[in-house]
Amino acid sequence: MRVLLTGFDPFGGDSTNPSYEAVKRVPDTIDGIEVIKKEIPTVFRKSIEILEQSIEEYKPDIVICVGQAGGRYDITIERVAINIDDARIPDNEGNQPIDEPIFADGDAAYFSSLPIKAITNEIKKEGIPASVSNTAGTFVCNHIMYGLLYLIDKKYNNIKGGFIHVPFLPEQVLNRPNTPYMSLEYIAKALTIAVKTAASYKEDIKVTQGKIH
Ligand code: PCA
Repeated sequence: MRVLLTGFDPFGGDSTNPSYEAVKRVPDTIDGIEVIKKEIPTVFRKSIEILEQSIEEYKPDIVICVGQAGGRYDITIERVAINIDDARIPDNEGNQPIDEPIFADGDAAYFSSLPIKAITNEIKKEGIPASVSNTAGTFVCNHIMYGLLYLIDKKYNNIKGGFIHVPFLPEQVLNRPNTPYMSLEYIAKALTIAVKTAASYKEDIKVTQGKIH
């Protein structure tokens, strides 16, 4: 079993991105599962191209993309990606698409094919806050999640894929009062649990992680 785990480079004025920092700290082998790590640029289009090159190169069974969600307090396992780019800030190459579809021939949305409820539960069992999220936003994280699930739908039917957002690191909130953060150790542990759980559950568990709003 081979898992491709991706994180993003820093963006929006931050000098670090907890997603790739944590991805790097995940062991290369977890209970016989091989973990391949890749840094993806926070750039519309290019991010999906690099992701597809990595899928071609490594032929993973599972792909989990990870990104920073500054302001969220817990690890959020994304349920859905939508077919729209609406960038509040420019990406790392100055692109700022507004209300543009990601793929004209794609569905309006795709659901994660990871066991999102099981992953959430297993992370919480280890004492790390986690929940299911119903929006990955409309910036590069939603873009890559949508791109991944579009590629799986059109071309790589046997791959399971999804996306996880992670909070800021402590050093990123030094000048952001009252902003949640999580240690790198906890984030890396949560991603390790996510890899293990994604590799071992054939189907998700049926427990509610629903939100009223
Ligand atoms: N987070 C951004 C893009 C890159 C990242 O780490 C997002 O949530 O869209």
